[in-house]
Amino acid sequence: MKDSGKISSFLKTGEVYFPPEDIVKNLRINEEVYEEGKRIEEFWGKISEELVWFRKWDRVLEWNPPYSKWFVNGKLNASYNCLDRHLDARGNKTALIWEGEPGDRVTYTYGELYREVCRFSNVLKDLGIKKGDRITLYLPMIPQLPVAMLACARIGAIHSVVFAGFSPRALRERINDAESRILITADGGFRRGRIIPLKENADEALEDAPSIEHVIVVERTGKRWNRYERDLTWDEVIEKQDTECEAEIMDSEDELFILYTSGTTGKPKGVVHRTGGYMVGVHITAKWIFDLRDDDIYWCTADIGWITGHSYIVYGPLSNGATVVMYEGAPDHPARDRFWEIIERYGVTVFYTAPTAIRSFMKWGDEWVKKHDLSILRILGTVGEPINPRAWEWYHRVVGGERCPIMDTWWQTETGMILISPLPFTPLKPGSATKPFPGIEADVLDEDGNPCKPGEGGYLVIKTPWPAMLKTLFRDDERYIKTYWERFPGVYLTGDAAKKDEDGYFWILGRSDDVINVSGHRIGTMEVESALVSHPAVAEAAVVGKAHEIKGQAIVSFIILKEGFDPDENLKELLKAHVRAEIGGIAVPDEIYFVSSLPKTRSGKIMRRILRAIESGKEIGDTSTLEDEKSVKEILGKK
Ligand code: 7RM
Repeated sequence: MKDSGKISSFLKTGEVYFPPEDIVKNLRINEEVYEEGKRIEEFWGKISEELVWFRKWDRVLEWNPPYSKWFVNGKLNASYNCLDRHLDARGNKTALIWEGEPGDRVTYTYGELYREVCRFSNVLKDLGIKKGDRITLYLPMIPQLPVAMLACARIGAIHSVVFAGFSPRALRERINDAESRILITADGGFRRGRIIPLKENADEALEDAPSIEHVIVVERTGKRWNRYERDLTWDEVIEKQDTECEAEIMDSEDELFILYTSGTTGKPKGVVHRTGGYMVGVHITAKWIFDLRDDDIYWCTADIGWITGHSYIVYGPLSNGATVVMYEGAPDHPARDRFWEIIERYGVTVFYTAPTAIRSFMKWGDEWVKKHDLSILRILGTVGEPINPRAWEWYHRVVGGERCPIMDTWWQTETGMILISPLPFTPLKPGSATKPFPGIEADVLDEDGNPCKPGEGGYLVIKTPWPAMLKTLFRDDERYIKTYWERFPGVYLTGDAAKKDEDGYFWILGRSDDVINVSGHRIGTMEVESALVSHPAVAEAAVVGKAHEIKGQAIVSFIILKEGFDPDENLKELLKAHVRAEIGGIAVPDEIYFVSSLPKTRSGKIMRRILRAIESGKEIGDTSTLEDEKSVKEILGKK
């Protein structure tokens, strides 16, 4: 890989990576933002001025825990802020660069995207859709997905995007909970060379979804599909529409979207985000964390079906007027360098992906990356799970050429925006999401609600409200209170375990229920996994606790080996010795299983809950978010 030579490398001192002076001095912000963030209302009020308001708010925040009102009586429109406001200065600038998995490509300027969104807004209006109505989107990663979202936002309809990998049953549950009037889907989408039969799935879901009046179908694949009376095609309804549609004047507190997220038990939670606070939050985090500038080509590889896609493919980058890359398919299709090819082809400067992807890239080997010139990259990001230090170092060195800061961004569907993350000037420690964003107050509490000492693991909480915080759970205030606000009154419970170090850096240890207790020692599954992954033979590892008569819990690990390593007893002993050396005897796995895949959510997070259930012989529970049954069958087979 060619080095640009323009930017110098990070300086490594001990475990800390210091960003080079030429990055730091070119930034538009510095340490002072943390000071400013301490006066919450003033801080967010000033930032809100970066958006276009039809009417300025009267008050930044009204906080009646656990309910907040942000930018009280302010009026704005999210679609207007992503499109109309850019038309004068950036009408001909590329807004969206889209690439389909088969290799088809389309780009939209801001002007073109604006007109397309207006046309589709008019479609929705013609169908009688009004402010506050819900619309479910079940689409592959094609341009019609952001177009439909922005069209909903434009007329005040509330979108509920359901990830295209979900089953008919999961789709039905989400449509019915939201009581959506319209479903927008496609005949199919491409994934690893195969077609996902979205229309068939949708038809099955709609066998029992009485609120749906119409289905709008994007014809993506050219294959035949069954057409029912309720079905319309995207092209036929959009064709004659006008390219202007006035943006609805929305109250800051008006709902922008619902996004369902699965809990450990029970039906999925409909996380509700509102217009003003959400837009302010995603706008400024996208701008500061990724240092977004007019000439950046920005690519977030998430699917828009997840919050990461909502906030950091659609609303955040577009409100900043950025050029956004969007890719439909798999990273290894047709070959394992598809991502690097895309970065090189479009000159991607900011790249945001997930640890699960990074671990796959590592496993596939450096050669795939090195085939391409990635020297134009300047900032990297990661999100979704804790990133093992070894994967961090690989990402930094092989993808980032040792010159790109890595923004390890911690946040949730519920938080709407990134809450814990470095800024590009922050000294980095591999595996740590570093510090709360300015204006955010996070802490780690013990069982009694007292702050933990440095190095001590506990409950990660957010102590003050933030603009993009969820408004509530759709039609379920009670569950909203129970899930997030009851454990420590007035404090938002994230459900994650974390620790803070002496420098105030946060280390996310995983979900709270993943923590293991061996002979009274709290051990983060993440710590053991990171130790295992730091061994050259290990590609991925998942660790869970299992009841043990003497120790309380024993450590069980599931390991995917890198290509070329033999899964034998000898290697098990070597791995145990390795963990002993890395962490200590207390963390050595009692059992090691070599597997070919791990149970993961459809967004790539390891589902330790399932491994735990298997280990303890309990019911596996809700598996609607499980990507593939294959791993579960394999593991059950080993028992
Ligand atoms: C953005 C997203 C949220 C959960 C969260 C964590 C985990 C996300 C990080 C992370 C460690 C990170 N939303 N998580 N980012 N853990 N470091 N940088 O993923 O609602 O789908 O998931 O994901 O456990 O609570 S989400």
